[in-house]
Amino acid sequence: MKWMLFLLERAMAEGGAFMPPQGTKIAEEYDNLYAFLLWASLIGSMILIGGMIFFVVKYKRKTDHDKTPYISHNTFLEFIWSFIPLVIFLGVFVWGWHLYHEMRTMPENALEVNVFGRQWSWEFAYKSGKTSGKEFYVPVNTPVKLIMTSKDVLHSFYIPSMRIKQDVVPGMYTTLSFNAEKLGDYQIFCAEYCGTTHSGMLGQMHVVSQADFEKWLQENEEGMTLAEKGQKYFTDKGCVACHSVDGTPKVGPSWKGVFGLKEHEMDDGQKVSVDENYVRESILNPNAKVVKGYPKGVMPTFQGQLSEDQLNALIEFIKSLK
Ligand code: HEC
Ligand SMILES: [Cu+2]
Repeated sequence: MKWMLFLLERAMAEGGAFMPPQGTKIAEEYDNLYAFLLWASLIGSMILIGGMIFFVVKYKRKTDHDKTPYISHNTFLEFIWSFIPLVIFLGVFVWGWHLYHEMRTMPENALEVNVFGRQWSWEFAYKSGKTSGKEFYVPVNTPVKLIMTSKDVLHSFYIPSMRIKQDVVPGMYTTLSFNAEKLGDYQIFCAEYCGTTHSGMLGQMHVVSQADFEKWLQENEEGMTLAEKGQKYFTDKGCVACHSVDGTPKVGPSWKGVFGLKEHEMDDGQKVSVDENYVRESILNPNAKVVKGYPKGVMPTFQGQLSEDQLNALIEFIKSLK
């Protein structure tokens, strides 16, 4: 029992070695909820097991003519032991739901970084065109949104100090967001077994000042931003034959102002919101959703003809056409 208390104490102590450092406000709230669950479970099991032992001793048969009293039930007791746990469980539900909601609400105007997982490393692509393996820089006190996909198998992007983790899935984009509040270096893991060197699929996140971040972004700049690369594929890959970027419809709809639409109408009447996953699907599987007023089956599929990086650049280009 003593060692359990010891562990719990370490869990509660901020900055203690039992839990990773808390890099965000959400990490603090997360730990509070977790500590509450630990304490509630400990107290609950103590009452239960302790009560059991107490009654075993207290009501042990003492003589041969002890007679067990006839007890049917006690409404008050039954109500109490059902109602109190119910209130606690509902409280935990509301608490957890609130926190989860906070974690999953993507901030507007966040710094967007594309993350690629592959066997067995992480790759980070910034809008400026800079890419980086392993070293992941973010400015302090800035909402960051990660748009992630995998170039091969399932991975999971995990930064324990930010208390965030999300599957990185081939064929689609998943997102994460956080707002780092303390300067420092934080460990990144892959948390989904993905092959031989899974345990070596590590990365370092560096939370730095805004000025240092800008400086880092400009080091070894290649020159072309992601959107500019996308613009290049727009002509190179032949999208330009059917799409315009200035609002005039051609064979296909213009890309201007499409990204971010909340109610984009399809020919079957359904309304979709235009995000990274919708654009990706429109390129790889054009017939899955056909824009209202345009012919089905005209746009060829680009499945297998665009790399993840090219797709990403095209999406960034479409995003930039406000
Ligand atoms: C042969 C003509 C043609 C070519 C080439 C073509 N598209 Fe299309 N595209 C269309 C048509 C027609 C539609 C509308 C029907 C539909 O949704 O499938 C469309 C729809 C889209 C949409 C959805 C737009 C919206 O408003 O929701 C995206 C995104 C898109 N195309 C991307 C691309 C990309 C990227 C390329 C080049 C790699 C490309 N297209 C090449 C004809 C084309
Ligand atoms: Cu992995």
